[in-house]
Amino acid sequence: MSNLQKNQAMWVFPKKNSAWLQQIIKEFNINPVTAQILVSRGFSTFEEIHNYLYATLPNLYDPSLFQDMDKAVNRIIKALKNKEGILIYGDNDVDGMTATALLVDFFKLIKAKVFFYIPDSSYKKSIISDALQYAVSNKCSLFITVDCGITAAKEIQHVVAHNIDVIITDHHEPTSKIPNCIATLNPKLINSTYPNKDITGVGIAFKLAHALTNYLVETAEIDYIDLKSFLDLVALGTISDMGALLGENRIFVKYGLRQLQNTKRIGLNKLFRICELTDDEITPMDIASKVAPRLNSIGRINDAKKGVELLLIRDSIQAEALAKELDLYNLERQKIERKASDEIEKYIENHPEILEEKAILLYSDRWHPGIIPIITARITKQYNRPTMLIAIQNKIGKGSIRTIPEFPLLNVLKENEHLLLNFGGHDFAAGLTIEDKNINELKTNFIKSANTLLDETDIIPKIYLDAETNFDDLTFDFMESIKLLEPFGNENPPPLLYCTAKQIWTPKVVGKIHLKMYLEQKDRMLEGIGFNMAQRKEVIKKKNLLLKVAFTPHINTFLNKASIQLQIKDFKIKETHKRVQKKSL
Ligand SMILES: [Mn+2]
Repeated sequence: MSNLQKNQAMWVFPKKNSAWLQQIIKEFNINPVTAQILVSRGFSTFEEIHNYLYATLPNLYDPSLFQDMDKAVNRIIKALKNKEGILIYGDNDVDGMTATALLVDFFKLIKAKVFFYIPDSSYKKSIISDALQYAVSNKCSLFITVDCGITAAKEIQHVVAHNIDVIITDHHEPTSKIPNCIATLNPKLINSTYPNKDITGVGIAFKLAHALTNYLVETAEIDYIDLKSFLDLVALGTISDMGALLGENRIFVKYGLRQLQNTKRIGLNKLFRICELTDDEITPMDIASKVAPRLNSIGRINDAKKGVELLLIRDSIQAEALAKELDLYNLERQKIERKASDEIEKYIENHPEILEEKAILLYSDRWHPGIIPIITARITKQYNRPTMLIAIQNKIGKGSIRTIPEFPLLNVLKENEHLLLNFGGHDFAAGLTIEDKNINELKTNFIKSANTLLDETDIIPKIYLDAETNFDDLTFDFMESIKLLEPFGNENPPPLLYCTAKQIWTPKVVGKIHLKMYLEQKDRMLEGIGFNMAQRKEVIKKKNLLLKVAFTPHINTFLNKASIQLQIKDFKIKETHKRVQKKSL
């Protein structure tokens, strides 16, 4: 059981500040528990709270806050007037696909001659060179990257050498070598003043469309463009790319979800049906767990171009066929993933010394490079430490890295740049390519850095609690009030509450892996559901146990009757006075 012990999460209790709490309750006239959640999450001024609770579309930033926006707009307008071909070059994940679809759709709307190109996820050294050929053969003289390009200075140089102008739109971290081109839109450029540093690739594509719309409307070339109709793509890409759901991104997603519910994109509609999503309520969780994996799968093991086509398609029959094809690739991806995942799990189980280090680095030539990012993310979460998985093909390793907040990645990667062919990404998620002969040195350095930088508590999984909440606080009014905090997702999780309650009946395993619990506090009984917690049934078999539970409340509707149910995230046994006495012989 020592493994289980190690995986026990540490409960981090909320900050308390009763004077500030009272001020919030008074100023905003909101539920005290909701106010405590705001205190716990570090809101420190009325203005911050106001912007968070009542954010609307006019709160989006002015696109011209990107320094190069005017240059980008002018060049595109010139291309429009000269009827030049424009090539959109996008990354092959959902952020890249949605960004590509957004600009292709927008450019068609303003009658530009537009093409797009998405690279496959193979090992070719220069992915842009294929796109360059495509641009040349279609006589494109303007090349716009979305969700990529900032680290491709050398390749961009080749494009420019063919007399093709380049505009880069990207949100990835720049290296010391910035590509030389007409305009670069990236909030992470050192001197960028764009306030939203967490904007994703599709968000920047939207900003470009917004700036072009402003220009065309101001110069009276176009009366009106309904920019809101593009927010479905922005929401889809932002959620899939794990963009923080705060500030501008949260506005994008809040309005984008409404747009998604009534999306006119027929391919997305078909895909939602396959995901069994009802039209009336689509949540970021639905997108992250059902829609994004299907779109990503096609990019990982087949051709991301089909993902973009699904977003753009107008024909219902073709849309249906394409959506089904995506679903099949998703099933295949799951199979490939499970095989590699099981292998890795077994390997760690058989080599427990791996977990004595504060980082994990594993490599193999049997893994499909397209699926390792998914597994890396899971292993990182499961063992709560920086993890790098490298899939090797033809002596070249393609690595995926995920981490915990205490260990940002880019510095470590820069320190090891001499061992790498290429690397890029963010502090929390990155990728690299490496010759296989250098992997062992990288492994030594990576693990050594983690062991030096991290201490024991850093690698303990943590549960951040928002507020202590008794059962009588859990009213339908309260449930209504926490809706103000939606949409929930990355960096804006659903409220996590805690209390002490008595378990009045033995818990029951449901759906083989979940645990249903029956909890009581002061004569009120509430049901709890612990997803994937069936294996913890043994420790709470007894009736009348006093438990400390961490939970998120939900409204459960069954036979038209709504009730409040607790989604149990963790529990601890509180009863300590009835210790089992050791039998003395
Ligand atoms: Mn992205």
